Amino acid sequence: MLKALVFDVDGTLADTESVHRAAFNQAFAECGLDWHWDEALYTELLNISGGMERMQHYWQMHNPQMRERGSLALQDTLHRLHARKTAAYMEAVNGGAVQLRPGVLTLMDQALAQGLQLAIATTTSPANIAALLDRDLGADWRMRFTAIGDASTAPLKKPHPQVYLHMLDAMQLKPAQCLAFEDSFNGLQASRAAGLATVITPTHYTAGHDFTGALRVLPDLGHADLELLRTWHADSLNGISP
Ligand code: XBP
Ligand code: MG
Repeated sequence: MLKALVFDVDGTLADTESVHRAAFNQAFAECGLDWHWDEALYTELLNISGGMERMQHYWQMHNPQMRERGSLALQDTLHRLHARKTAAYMEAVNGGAVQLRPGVLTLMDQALAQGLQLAIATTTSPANIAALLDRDLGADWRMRFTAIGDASTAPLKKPHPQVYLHMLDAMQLKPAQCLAFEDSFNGLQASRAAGLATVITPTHYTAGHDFTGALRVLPDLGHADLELLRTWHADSLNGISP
């Protein structure tokens, strides 16, 4: 029996990664770095979940001789860079740079009207979630969600299942009672490792990812109402494949 929907944020609730990419590049320029992440490079770097981890990986690529990977100086620099990036991202989102993807709001409303719980399971920062949902769901957006798992509560980033395991615990539900919504390979690995059936809605950044194990891959959530999702979910529990 489906009891909850668990949503990833970036790429799933909204197609945000182009705005993240611009914010990274703005922070690099403001901090005097000659780094520039173009679309092709960023598509690669998105294989690393978490902005901090992504920048550390890129730094390591550029400084292979670097010994003190975890040195305080490097960590301090990365934290300062990430703070500037998050500020730039929030400014862009507050300015209307992204909207919820098709079908997201309708599905959330349907689920709440039928007594399902909603949760968020993301690797992005809490401030980024608030900027997006304050704008698109209103200041009381948190009332819609039983639980929110993000970079501040689940430091082990996707494909690690930590954030999904936290949400199951917070909702006091079993994986079989939930349905996850993701956009990427790492996200699918995380939700599947936690035992959740998962619907994928890729973006242009993740269209080429391996979605083996997904319950369905849809262009967006405008292509499935709650009844159809309940049927697919029940089929998956009964071992009926698409
Ligand atoms: C996608 C991510 C995040 C964003 C950047 O998160 O991996 O790192 O790319 O946001 P999701 P931060 O799990 O929602 O798809 O810079 O805050 O990490
Ligand atoms: Mg995502």
